[in-house]
Amino acid sequence: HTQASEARAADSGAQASARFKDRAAAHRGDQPVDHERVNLLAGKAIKALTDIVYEDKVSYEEYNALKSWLIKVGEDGEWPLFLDVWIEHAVEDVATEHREGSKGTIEGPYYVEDSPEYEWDAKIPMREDEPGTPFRFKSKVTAVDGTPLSNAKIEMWHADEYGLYSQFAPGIPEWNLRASFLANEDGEFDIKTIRPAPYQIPTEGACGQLIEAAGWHAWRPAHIHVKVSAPGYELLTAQLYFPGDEHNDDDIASAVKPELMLDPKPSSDGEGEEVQYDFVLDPE
Ligand code: MBD
Ligand code: FE
Repeated sequence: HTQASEARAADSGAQASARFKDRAAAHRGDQPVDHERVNLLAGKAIKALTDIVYEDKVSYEEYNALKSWLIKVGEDGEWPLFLDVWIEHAVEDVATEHREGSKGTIEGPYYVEDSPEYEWDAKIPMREDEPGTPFRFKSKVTAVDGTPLSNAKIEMWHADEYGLYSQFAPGIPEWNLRASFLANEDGEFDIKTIRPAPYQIPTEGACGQLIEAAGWHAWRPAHIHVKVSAPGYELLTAQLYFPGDEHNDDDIASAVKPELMLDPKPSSDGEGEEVQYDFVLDPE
């Protein structure tokens, strides 16, 4: 690996850890510790691991390899990456199983709150010479009862043509390919962006080491992240995918669902592609 790519992995891990700590600190003290729940969950987690030790006769060599690796996950700032890639999908399924509206999926490690706000039909901030196929994203947001939500907001963020996220890779303008859009009176959006590239999670850190040692791959299919919200409705966090991507069926983060597949068509203005994808929100 090049020094530049190592620097990039360390950079995105440190950024993701620092940002998560800030957000968590803002909510600290919201809830008292539920000792019964901690006893149950920590107890079960520890038992799951010791069961594996007995079942698979884990050796001291393997135990020490695990210890070294866990230390390195922290040093590389990759706890957000590790957890969001391998665990979050289950948490998201459980959190949203009661919903009647649109399916969601995981947030992942690269969301940033409070992105700049734009009108319903704006272009996402991008560099003058931003590479990539122009992509027009049209959407209508309604409630499960069919009411159009005129005060809906879509926050959108995605990687660029090189698979890099602004604020997590160096040298990219702060809000590049990140914005919040405010619906028109019919709950509609007409957003101009570019098609993101497939994304390889950083391979130079502890997560990459695990992937390599286990003989897995590091790819996620190309995806656009969104958070769709409206006052009085449950926040919908989702990612949208492109048909034909070779990693739709083996996403390293297990975050693809058939309901999240886009159906892009050549754009009516002859430039790039466009898609209509609507969202249905559940009342709070
Ligand atoms: C990503 O861009 C992402 O969305 C997830 C879930 C994990 C790693 C990188
Ligand atoms: Fe992502």
